[in-house]
Order: sequence, then C-alpha cells, then structure tokens
Amino acid sequence: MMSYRGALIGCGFFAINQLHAWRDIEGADIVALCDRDPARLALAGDQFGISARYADAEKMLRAEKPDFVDIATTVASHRPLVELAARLRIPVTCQKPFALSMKDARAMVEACQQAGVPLMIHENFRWQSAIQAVKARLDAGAIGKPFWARVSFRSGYDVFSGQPYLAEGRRFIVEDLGIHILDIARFLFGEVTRLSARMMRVNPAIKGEDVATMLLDHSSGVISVVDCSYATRLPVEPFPETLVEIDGDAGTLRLGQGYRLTVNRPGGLEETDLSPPLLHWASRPWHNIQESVLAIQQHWLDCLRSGREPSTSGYDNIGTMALVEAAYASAANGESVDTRTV
Ligand code: NAD
Ligand code: 89V
Repeated sequence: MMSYRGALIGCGFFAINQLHAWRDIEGADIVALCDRDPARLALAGDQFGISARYADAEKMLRAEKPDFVDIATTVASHRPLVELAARLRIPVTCQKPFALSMKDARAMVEACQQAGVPLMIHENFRWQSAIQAVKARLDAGAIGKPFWARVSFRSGYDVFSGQPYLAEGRRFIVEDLGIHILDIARFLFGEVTRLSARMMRVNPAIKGEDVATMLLDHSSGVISVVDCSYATRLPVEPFPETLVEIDGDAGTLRLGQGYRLTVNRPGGLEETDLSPPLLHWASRPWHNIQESVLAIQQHWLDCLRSGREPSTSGYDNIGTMALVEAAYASAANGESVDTRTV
C-alpha cells in the first residue's frame, strides 16, 4: 500500500504529540519540518530524526512536494498557510482554532474546494475514546431520545506554563478550550439554532475570560448546557476530562470524572470504565488528548485513502466556529444569538 509523505509546519508545544502519533501510524511518514524558530525546528528534527528542515513553508512545500501538509501553528498563520496548500494542490490538515474570523474560515474552505483539496481541522476532542463511546450509546438508542444534556470541562490546571500565549489574548477559554466542548455538543446532539452565553474572568493574571456558561438549542430538540472553567479548584483535578450528562426519554447517561460511564436504561444499569489507553509516548494527565491525536490523524489518513470527507472537515468546523462567535456575541450583548446568522 502507498505510504503518504507528509510535511509539518510549526514545531511547537503541541506538534510534538502530532509527530509522535505520525510515527505510530502505518502508511504515513513526516518527511520534512518547518518552523521559523530555528531552536524549535532543531529540537523537533533531532527528536524525530527528520533532516529536511525549513524556515519557510512555501520553500518546503515546493521542494518536498508532500502528499499532505499538517499545519500545527497558532491561529494567526492558518489562513495564509491553508491557502498556500490549496494553491499548491496539497491536501491539508490544520490545527484548531481554524481561523481568526468566520470570513477567513469560509475563504479557506472555499479555496480548498476550488482547488479540489481535502481539508481537515485537527478538532480532536470528539475523537477521545470516551466521547466516541458516549456517541455509540446514543446512536444505539441506549437511553431513548435525548432531551437534555450538559457537557462540562471545569479545571484549575495551569495551562499557561505550556502555552503562555493563552494568557495574552483578549479571548481565552471559549476560543481555545470551549471550541472543543462546543464541538462535542454538536457531535453528540447535532446542529445548534440558538445560543446564549455568560462569561467572566476570575484569574486576574490573564487578559481573557476563564469561565463560560452556554445554553444551546439543538435542532434535534435537545437543550444542552456547555460550561467550561479554568478557575475551578476541585479536590481531584480532572484536567483534561470532559464530563457529560444526558437525559433521554428512556434513561440517563453520565460520563463522570475518572472516565466512569453510567447508563441507566430499560435493560438495567451499565457501569463501564472508559479510561483511555496510555500510549507508549503519552504522559498523564494528557493521555486522553494524546490518544485522540492518534485517532484523528489515523482518520485523516483513512480519508485520504478512501476519498471520504473527514468528520471534522473545514466545512464541518465552520459549524463549531459559528458557536464560538455566537458565544462571544451573546456574552457581549446579553441576548441569545441565532447561530445561523453568525
Ligand atoms: P506554539 O506557539 O508552542 O507552537 C507554534 C509553532 O509554530 C512555533 O514554534 C512557531 O515558531 C511556529 N510558527 C508559527 N507561524 C509559523 C509560520 N508561518 N511558519 C513556520 N512556523 C511558524 O503553539 P502550540 O501550543 O503548539 O499551539 C499550536 C496550535 O495547536 C494552536 O492553534 C493551538 O490552539 C493548538 N493546540 C491544540 C490542542 C488540541 O488538543 N487540539 C492542544 C494544544 C494546542
Ligand atoms: O486544546 C488546546 O488547545 C489546549 C488545551 C486542551 C490545554 O486547552 O489549549
């Protein structure tokens, strides 16, 4: 079977996980790296034994002609890099947040569509095995028709030491973390018609909001609450677990702390430990994120091989980005927002 040659742009904090995952995936090899920071480029190149190293993305893509490009930079560079990949007709996967604005996101999707180039957003949280298991239970009708849900991420973990730029933005938790939790809500309950949000900043050392509570009307009829916080000090730190509560007309499902799944359904009570595997390169508590990186990258390769549209294609991710924008608009004006107008 053909092995796909990939090139990765942005050798920072998170790219190391992506490089580990690529090394584990059969049928894909990262053959070239790019970073404008020579120290980071050298560190990643040496760690993963990749000698083709570039400071300039266009030079790398023109010289290496890879089968796909993995963009692992922060958001400001996403639009020019995705459009570059489209111009050069190179299938492209790009980290979240996809874009700085809805206008940019739509332009990027359009550019890839026009060029006939597959585009996947690295929106990995829905690929966590516990979240996939919840979706499988819902699809199998385990609790009947869901009508209410809560998807929750509350933590006091210091994310700023690994990702210092998170303390600097005018926007923080919804743009960086809430985007994942909103995507899980869309994945589980479908598209959202209205959204209402309240936000606050508790930590005085950062610029953006670190607490958000959102109320979502899904067109499926489900009402969900999506809440996230980095100002919540619990006796056992749950980072980076997403907790889920769902009430259906025939039962209830709970994904509790410690990856404990409880499904109370007509046939009786199911209790399952959904702890993620600890991959050989992973480290706690990041291991559930790390396993989802492996899963989404395997999915990207499967999609490249089959020609299928990725679950989190650029087009799909516009739906999640719209929820982020609706949340900031609602928090700013105190009113609920029709997400289809964003
Ligand atoms: P980082 O700042 O540590 O790394 C980004 C790297 O990209 C830097 O080394 C920088 O020099 C390089 N870079 C930026 N623009 C470039 C360009 N035009 N050409 C070449 N190199 C360039 O950031 P990070 O924490 O690794 O985050 C990267 C992205 O990953 C962000 O969008 C972030 O939101 C996302 N992220 C996702 C997850 C997840 O679970 N999906 C987790 C953490 C971070
Ligand atoms: O996904 C992210 O971008 C990360 C984290 C999971 C820590 O929020 O910032």
